[in-house]
Amino acid sequence: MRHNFFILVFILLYNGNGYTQVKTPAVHFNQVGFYPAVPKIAVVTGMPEKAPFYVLEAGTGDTVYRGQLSDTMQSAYSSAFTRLADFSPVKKHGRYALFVPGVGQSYAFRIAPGVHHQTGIDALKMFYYMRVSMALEAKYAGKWARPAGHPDTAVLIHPSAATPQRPAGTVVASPGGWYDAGDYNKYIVNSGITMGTLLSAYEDFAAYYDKLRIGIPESEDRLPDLLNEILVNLRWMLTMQDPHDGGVYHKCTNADFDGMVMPGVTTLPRYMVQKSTPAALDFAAVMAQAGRVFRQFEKQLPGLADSCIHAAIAAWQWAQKNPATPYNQNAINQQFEPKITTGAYGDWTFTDEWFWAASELTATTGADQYVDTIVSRWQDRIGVPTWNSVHLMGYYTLLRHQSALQKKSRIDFAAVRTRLLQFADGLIANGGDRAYATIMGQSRNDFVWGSSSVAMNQSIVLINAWLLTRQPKYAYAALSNLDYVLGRNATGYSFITGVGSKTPMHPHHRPSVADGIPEPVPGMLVGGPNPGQQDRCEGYPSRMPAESFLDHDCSYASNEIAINWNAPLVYVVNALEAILGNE
Ligand code: 9MR
Ligand code: 9MR
Repeated sequence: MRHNFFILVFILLYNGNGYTQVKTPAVHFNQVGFYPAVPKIAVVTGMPEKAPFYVLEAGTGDTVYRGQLSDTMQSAYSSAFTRLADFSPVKKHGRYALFVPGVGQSYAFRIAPGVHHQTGIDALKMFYYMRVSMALEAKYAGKWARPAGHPDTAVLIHPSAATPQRPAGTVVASPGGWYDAGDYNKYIVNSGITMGTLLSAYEDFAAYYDKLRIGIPESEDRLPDLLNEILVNLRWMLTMQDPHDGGVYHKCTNADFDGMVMPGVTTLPRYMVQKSTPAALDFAAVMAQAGRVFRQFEKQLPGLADSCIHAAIAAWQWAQKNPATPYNQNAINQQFEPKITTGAYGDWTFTDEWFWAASELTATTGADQYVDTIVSRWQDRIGVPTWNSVHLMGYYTLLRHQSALQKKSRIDFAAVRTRLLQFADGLIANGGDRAYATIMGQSRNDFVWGSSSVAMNQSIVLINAWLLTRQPKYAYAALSNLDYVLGRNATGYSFITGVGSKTPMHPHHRPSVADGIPEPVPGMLVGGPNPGQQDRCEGYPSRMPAESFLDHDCSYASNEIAINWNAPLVYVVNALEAILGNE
């Protein structure tokens, strides 16, 4: 036994030319690969000597490129010292590995056009795996096939949501949609940014998505698969509106989180909880945008666009009558039973939701009545979008539809454009973490719960700047953050399950924990480093912001998955395929 072990180590270490064959985790880079004509950077961590590095062709082991590692840099938010290996000149299609003397050989990677096409498919297909009330068939889900989850055909009106027409205990149907995350609840606010991002992906890159088929039950029909998948959650969202007043329930939820079991096993009651202003406004924005997008598919889906637009207007009107109703779960729990302890998505600042909803309603209906809100709010602080900060979503839409909206002369489109470009330029000028050459890592605040989605939403800002200017620097900056989530980060993980060489195996995702299959459901972007460590799990390697990641299913604060994290991943990967895929 021992003897064989040493022979094995020898074989692993020695391949005849003196190069070690051990795959070293000290070379951090995009583990999928690179388009031929784009910047290509790997990060060597530890305290490497200033030395040459080599790009080797897989198979032959031939050296195709020799470069010099950069000077040492200290990472701002991790403990690492790094040197960069820039091998941008290598453009020939193929499979390669990096070799750094004294450090070792990297995982293999590819250089090819369309190198991220499959990742774009995997990212979108994640939403199929998140479908709630539908069985996943082996034909589409492979080994992750499973029975249908929560039917949600008999959801109870929670006392917090009671009205004369729908008193507490009234039974309503709210089937379908996607699970929010590692948990099994459905939240309108988080569906807001998720759906807005996916609908924007379609609006910005329609020609690309019109050809993209991802292997879902609807793939044979006459709609693009992105829209097929969007429809799943759109139809659920429509059930969240109270037809009597236009208000929108904040969430459809258990009282307490389910255990770590498969969908469909639990039979705990489900509730519609209190309506909220942000839920109404996010809903209005999504429905207005969906109405605009599905208007082009009137033949396939007669009447859907009108239904969406009516729903959007009714929700907006409810919000006007109820402009100051947050979802305050603690306050609700002091008043009502059963107490609700699932995700709160509580938000106390609605100015950005007003602005986003007004922008979508204006772009879709052409009506003047929403313009006041746009004019009074557009100069509000802008930030990288997240579930409770959607101001820029309005910018994206106003600029996308600028020419159709020219008659709205009270909107200063030139100024909106300038402000968006200044914000994008700021992301580039700040430079993010220079030691990793990413836009990600601008500040320690980038490493929050769901930090991977911060990186992806930064990239969406940059891609919008590209859409406005067609300047390659914006696409390359956006790409640097895709490199980040695919491995050029302080953890050395690709944060997408099943994509790359070193990927999370134990995400906080109930089906992946409970299904008995070693590999987690693929295509899921995990939350990523988060020094908050709110899950209090043991085993985090570090408290440094960029390293505070734990591949354990205990770690919902760094290793959960969520629809609002995958949506910007879908946007970014497929946008970069559309922009750079043929370069
Ligand atoms: O699974 C839940 C996850 O979706 C949430 O993000 C997280 C924080 O609200 O909570 C998880 O559920 C845990 C609960 O909070 C405490 N008991 C253990 C649950 C599963 O780890
Ligand atoms: O993404 C949310 C994050 O911004 C919050 O800090 C965190 C705690 O409130 O909740 C996250 O959202 C979770 C939601 O509450 C329940 N489903 C899982 C979500 C992702 O962890």
